[in-house]
Amino acid sequence: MLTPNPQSPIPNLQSRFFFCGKDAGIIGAPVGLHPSRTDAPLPHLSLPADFSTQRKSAGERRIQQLRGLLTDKQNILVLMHNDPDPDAIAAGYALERLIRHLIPAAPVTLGHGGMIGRAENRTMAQLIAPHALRIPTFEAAEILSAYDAILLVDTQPSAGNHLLYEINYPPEQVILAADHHPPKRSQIRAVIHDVRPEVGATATLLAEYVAIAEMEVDETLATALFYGIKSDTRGLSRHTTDLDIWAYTVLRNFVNTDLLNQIEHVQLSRSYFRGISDALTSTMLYRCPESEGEKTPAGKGDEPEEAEGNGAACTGFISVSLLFQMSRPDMASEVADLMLRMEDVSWAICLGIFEDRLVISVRADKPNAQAGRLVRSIVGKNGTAGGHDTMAGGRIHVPNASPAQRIAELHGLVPRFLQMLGAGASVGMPLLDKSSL
Ligand SMILES: [Mn+2]
Repeated sequence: MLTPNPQSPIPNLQSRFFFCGKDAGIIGAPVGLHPSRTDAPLPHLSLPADFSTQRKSAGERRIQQLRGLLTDKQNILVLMHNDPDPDAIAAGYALERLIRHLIPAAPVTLGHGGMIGRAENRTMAQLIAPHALRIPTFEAAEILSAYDAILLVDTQPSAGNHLLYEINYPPEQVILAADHHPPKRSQIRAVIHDVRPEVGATATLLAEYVAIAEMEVDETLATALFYGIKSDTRGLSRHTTDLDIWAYTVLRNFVNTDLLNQIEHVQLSRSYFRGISDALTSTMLYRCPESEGEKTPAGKGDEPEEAEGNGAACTGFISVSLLFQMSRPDMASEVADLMLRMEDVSWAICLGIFEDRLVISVRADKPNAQAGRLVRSIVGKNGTAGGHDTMAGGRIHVPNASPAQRIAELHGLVPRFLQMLGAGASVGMPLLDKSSL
């Protein structure tokens, strides 16, 4: 059960659809169905033109250190965060491949906690990393203790959204954290601690590693990394640096469009539409303070300090959706993503109940919105939270609450969010009530 499958999960993918810029004449043109071309070497990713020699040698040192630290390990686990998203799956898969490139016989397993719910993410995992191990929380302590090296992707030791958080694991065996989430105050660090909050996706960091290690990139790897970056940066439209643009652009040449289409345009289950219907029915719109007819006076002395940054990023409306019974935890982020697309909505908040926890997902459209700080201050010590300026999430565990108490807790979160956004006095309007807007 713990043995990973080192083979490409998609048989003959490379030979059927191999892209080769040089031989094809046009970079990215499919060469497919030309057996004679399949012997051509796989491409390497070339680093950005402005990548300094210092950055390159720092990257090379990191790769050397990784190889040195993993060489004698008996059992290596690449661990994605719980309920992995495309960026985590892409980065985890790429790191697994990189470790095999550095140490060909490396005993490496790819794993995660929680569940992969969103249809696109599930399809991506099935097509790209079907060998990934799902580790149940109640068995995490026992299963993880069998690994003498763990590497975290798209998360970091002090974050609350991975299985290590639940157990006692020797910190010196956490060899790498490759992440782009803002660091927590805690000083727990991985041996190689590569946390770059300015970067749009962890897949971008892995693309850099792959380029520096001069590892060959096949279509499966290119498609995974490309989709991870596309998904986390919404097609380079948010939270993007030059490094993300480089990775996205260079990987795009090697993407298998069939594979990408299978992931992005997967058929959706009926329960998905029922979930969306529940979300729409519950959605309320609250006016942001700036857009109210009577302006609030300049000196808002009694506002909590945190409201300043968040409230300033509130224009138009705040959308709040409640899901009282979610079939999967990542439905909340899917709904928040959808609601942020509504015209005049600058904040989309989705609050849901999954098993014994309240799941919070927040999206904002302004780059200075500090969504992560907002969710962290709401959750406090009652759970775990994290995120960036425009995307954040959290969970609050309510293990001993009755179903009715959970629903009451969920309702109770709404005024707290509105207050933090300076919209505490705003009266909600049901989205689906035609007379209200
Ligand atoms: Mn990410």
